[in-house]
Amino acid sequence: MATQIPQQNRTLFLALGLLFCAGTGRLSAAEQPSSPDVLFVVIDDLNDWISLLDETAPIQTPNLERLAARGMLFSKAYCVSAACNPSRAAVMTGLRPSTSGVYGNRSDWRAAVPDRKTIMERFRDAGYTVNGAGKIFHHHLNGAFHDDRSFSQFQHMPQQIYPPQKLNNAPKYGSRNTDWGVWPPNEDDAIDTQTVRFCREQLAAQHEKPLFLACGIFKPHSPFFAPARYHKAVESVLTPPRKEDDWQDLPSGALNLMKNKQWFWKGMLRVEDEQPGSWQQFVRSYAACVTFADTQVGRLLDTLDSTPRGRDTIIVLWSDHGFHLGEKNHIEKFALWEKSNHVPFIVVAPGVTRPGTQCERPVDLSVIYPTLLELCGLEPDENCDGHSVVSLLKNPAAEWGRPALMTYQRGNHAVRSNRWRYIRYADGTEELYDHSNDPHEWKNVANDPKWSQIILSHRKWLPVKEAAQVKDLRR
Ligand SMILES: [Ca+2]
Ligand SMILES: [Ca+2]
Repeated sequence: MATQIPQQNRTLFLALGLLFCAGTGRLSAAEQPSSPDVLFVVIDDLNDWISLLDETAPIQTPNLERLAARGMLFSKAYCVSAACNPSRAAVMTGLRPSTSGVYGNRSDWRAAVPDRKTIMERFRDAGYTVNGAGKIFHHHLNGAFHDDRSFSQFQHMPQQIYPPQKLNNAPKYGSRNTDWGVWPPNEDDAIDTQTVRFCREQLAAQHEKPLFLACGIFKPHSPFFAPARYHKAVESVLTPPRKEDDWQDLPSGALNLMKNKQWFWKGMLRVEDEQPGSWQQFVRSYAACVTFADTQVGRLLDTLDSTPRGRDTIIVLWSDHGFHLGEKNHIEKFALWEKSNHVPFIVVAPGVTRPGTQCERPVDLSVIYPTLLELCGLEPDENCDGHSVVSLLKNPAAEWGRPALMTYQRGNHAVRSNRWRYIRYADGTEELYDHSNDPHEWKNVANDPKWSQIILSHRKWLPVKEAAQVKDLRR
């Protein structure tokens, strides 16, 4: 158990830690910060078409940039899996799908790893108050994926309130969640407004123990609703680049995996046929939802800045995976391509990170669990699949020596190195993309013998063992 330290002494210890923090590598005992507060922010389905990650992107994210200016932005960060449940379960347990068997959005993650401590449980054990709100674990099945053990206090997401009729005038296609437009009329009624209100109260309150606060922002996840002012801010956003015959060079493994994942794109083509401009309106609604989510991050930072503890607080912000908006003829996640996998990931660790730094090493979000343990002086966990990035937080150019690894459903993986994306599907077929000249992943060069050594060097990072898929949770 970590010793509980009064607030003023904790601040002093942190200041001393800042003085002694230098060089690279693991934190020495003298450098260990003393139970700093942690603000843990996860955003749902936020992709990389944002100014934080791409200065040419049309969607502006000034508050994410404001956060990144305080610490380190990882420019090549990737989800562990491109679906809510396996991604979040992996971050929170520190175990990849190939270890836990949690591959799907309905996989019963707690049944898969009943004795495994989540990152929140580790902080509770260390004497922290661990509070949270919003979407932390997957939200389907009325909160069935939530984990009571992980929190001292938790405010669940309120129920989605829908407009009386679908806003996109396409009632024939998709559910009420496949909808986009201006909603709700009153911003105070939006789910994330309520989540962030709770989190701001927590940040402003006095806590006897150190605080780990988890804030789960639900937008830009479907339904793609945002209040009117956010739509006004994105009226000039166009549809993203797309290559009509992009699928011609996809192998059988990709076609098999994507077979049942094309409903949104195919439905969009029909809606577009009946109501030209619908795809454009959808993309703008996604952009409006991103702007709304970015504003919620700003509200959190405003409160943090108004409290004496704020400047010493460790902040981690990530998105559970990316999202295709029509690129590669796909609207959704559930794929092993860059758009579904590339995510914003920011770490602010006072005394460890330097303001406004960027790290270009490829990392996946399995790093979060071991990194938070190390930053806060908790015992490391030998069973973690990920590796702490503290050495990179201190020096973004430090040796890293490993690529990012992504898994989507059993047997399908992507390996992302600095230059390449290599994908190997369950049937053994492969894709290879050269990001040095093909950022949209339009040309699959896996069959070009010139790159056979590149394929070998990426293949060696695939998981050796793949756990059987855990049973689905049904309620
Ligand atoms: Ca998600
Ligand atoms: Ca192609």
